[in-house]
Amino acid sequence: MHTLPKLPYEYNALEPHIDELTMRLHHTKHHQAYIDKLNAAIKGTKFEKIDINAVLKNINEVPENIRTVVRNHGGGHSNHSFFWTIMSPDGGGEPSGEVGDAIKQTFGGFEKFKEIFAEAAMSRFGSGWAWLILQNGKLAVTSTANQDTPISEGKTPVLGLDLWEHSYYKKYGPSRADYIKVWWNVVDWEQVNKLFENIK
Ligand code: MN3
Repeated sequence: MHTLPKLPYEYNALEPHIDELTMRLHHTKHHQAYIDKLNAAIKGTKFEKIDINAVLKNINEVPENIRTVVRNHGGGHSNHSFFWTIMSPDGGGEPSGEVGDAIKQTFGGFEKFKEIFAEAAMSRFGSGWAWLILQNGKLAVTSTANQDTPISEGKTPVLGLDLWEHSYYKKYGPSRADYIKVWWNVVDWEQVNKLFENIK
């Protein structure tokens, strides 16, 4: 059975960039709901005991009658569990370490990378996620619809941004662009670098 992971910081810790009420609802209501629906779908199956990312990696091996629920709600659980960990009240600034070098090399600089990432985030129609992923040792920017995860496409997330309106509407209204701009202030590059070093 899956349970809600604790946030690594307080609900108000990402203020003023991400407001307390948004964080509280996002974590206790939205993320919890994905977990509840995932648990209900896999109850009594072998998937109860398998790491959710391992399940999503081989999503086509999940029986058809529960595959869509696992893809949507398991994806929601995986994506949000990841999302909380790559933000921090001490975040922001420029990426350092190996991931900083790789971003410069791949995208031609941090500013250029932010532009490419924002473009991917803005052009994702409807709900979804923007990602920095690693595949075959190479960084790339991509996006997914709904709660689909790059893990199901054989890619490993290094950085991800929730583009669902529930993640920004209370503070930024319909302006996804404003939300993307301020989000850089809470990105935990130290954690992103750790992820990168572990998977590269
Ligand atoms: Mn969300």
